[in-house]
Amino acid sequence: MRFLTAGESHGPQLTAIIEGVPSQLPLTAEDINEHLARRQKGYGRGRRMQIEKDQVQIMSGVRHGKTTGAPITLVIENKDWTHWTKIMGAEPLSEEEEKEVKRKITRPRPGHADLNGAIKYRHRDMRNVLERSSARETTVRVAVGALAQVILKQFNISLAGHVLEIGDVKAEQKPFESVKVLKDTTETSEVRCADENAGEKMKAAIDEAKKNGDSIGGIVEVIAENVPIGLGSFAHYDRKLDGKIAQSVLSINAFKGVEIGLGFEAARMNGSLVHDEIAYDADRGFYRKSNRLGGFEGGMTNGMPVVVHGAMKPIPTLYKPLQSVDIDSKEPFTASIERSDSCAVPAAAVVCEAAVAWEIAAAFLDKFGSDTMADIHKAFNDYQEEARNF
Ligand code: EPS
Repeated sequence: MRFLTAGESHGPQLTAIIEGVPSQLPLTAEDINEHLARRQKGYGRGRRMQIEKDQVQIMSGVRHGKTTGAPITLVIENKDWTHWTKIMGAEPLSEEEEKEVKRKITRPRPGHADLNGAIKYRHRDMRNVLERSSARETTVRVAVGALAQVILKQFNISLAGHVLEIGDVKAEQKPFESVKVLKDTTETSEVRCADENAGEKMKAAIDEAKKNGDSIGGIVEVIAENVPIGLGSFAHYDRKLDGKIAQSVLSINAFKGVEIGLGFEAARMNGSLVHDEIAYDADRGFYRKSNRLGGFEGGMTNGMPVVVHGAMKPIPTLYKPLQSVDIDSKEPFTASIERSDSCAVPAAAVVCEAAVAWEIAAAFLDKFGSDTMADIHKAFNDYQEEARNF
C-alpha cells in the first residue's frame, strides 16, 4: 500500500491517492470525517480552524460503501480558498493583476521551510514554499491514516494518540489498560490528555504562551493494541517497522524527536531493567511480562502494544517577533504575522496516530496479502493460530 498527497494550504483542495487497498473493505466518508474532526479540535488553535470544516469526499476506488481494489482518491476542500483565488490560482496573471496581488513574501520566518525552500527551488516569492510546507497537509495525512485504521479495525487492532506533555507540564501516566479506556478520557479533554489535573495546567501554559505572543510544543504518545507478532522484519534495514514509524513520525510538521517504548531513557538504564522478560501461557502463547521496548524487538512487532512518542517543537509562526533578513533588500527585519496557532500539540497527537496507523496497516498487508479482505482474514487467522500454538 502506498499513497501520495497534493495540495496547498490556501489552494482549492487537498488530495490523496492511495494505492493497494484491498477490495471488499467497508468504507464510508464518515469513517474518515470522524478523525478529521478530532484533528481540528484542541485548545490553542488559531482562527483558521474556525474557517475550515474538514470533510472528505471519496472520489474513486469505493462503490456502494465498499472498496473495489482500485486506487482510492480522497479530497478535502479548503474553505479558506475563496479568500485566496487570485493569490493562489493556477492561471497566469496579467501585469495589472499581478500588481493588484501584492502578497509576495520575501521575509523568511525563522523555523519554517521558507528560506531553505526558496533557495532550493529558486523562488523569489516564498509563498511557493510555505503553501506546501504548511501543516495544513496533515489534514490529508489524517484522512489516509483514518483509512488505515479502518483496515486495522477489521482485525481488532486499534490506536489512540494522546498528549503526555505540553511545555513543562507533564501528565502523570497510569499503566496502559486498553485503547478504549484511554480514549474515554483523552477524547473528552481539550488538550487530549488523560490526566485532568495536568490538562488544566497545560491549558494555563498555552494561555500564558499566547498572552506573550509565543508558542508552545509538547510530547504525544500513540499506542496500538492487538498488533500481531512479526510485522516488519529483522532481515533488512528498510523493512524494520520501528524504523519506518520513526521516519513517518519525524516527517510530521514540527516534529523533532521520536521514541519507541522507553526510547532515550533506555540508554540511561542497565540492560536487565530494559529488556522485557518472556513468558508463556497456553491460551495466549508467548508474551512479555513488561513492555519497556514499546512492542518492538529486531525491527518486528512482538505482540505487545506498540508505544511511540513524538516530540513537537513550538510552532515557529510567532506573534513575538524574531529577527530575520529580507531576501530582496537583504535588510534585517523582525518577523510579524497575521494569525497562528499558539499550540497544536493536541491535534498533532491525532496526526501522529494517523502516521503510526498507516505504517502498521502497510506492514500488515505486506505480511497477510492485499488483494481482498476474505483472503487477508484467512491468512491472518491461520497465522494467529500458528503463533498461539508455536
Ligand atoms: C499553518 C498555519 C496556519 C494553521 C495551519 C498551519 O494556517 P494559516 O496560515 O492559514 O493561518 O492554521 O493549519 C491548518 C490550516 C490546519 O488545518 O491544521 C502552518 O504554517 O503550518
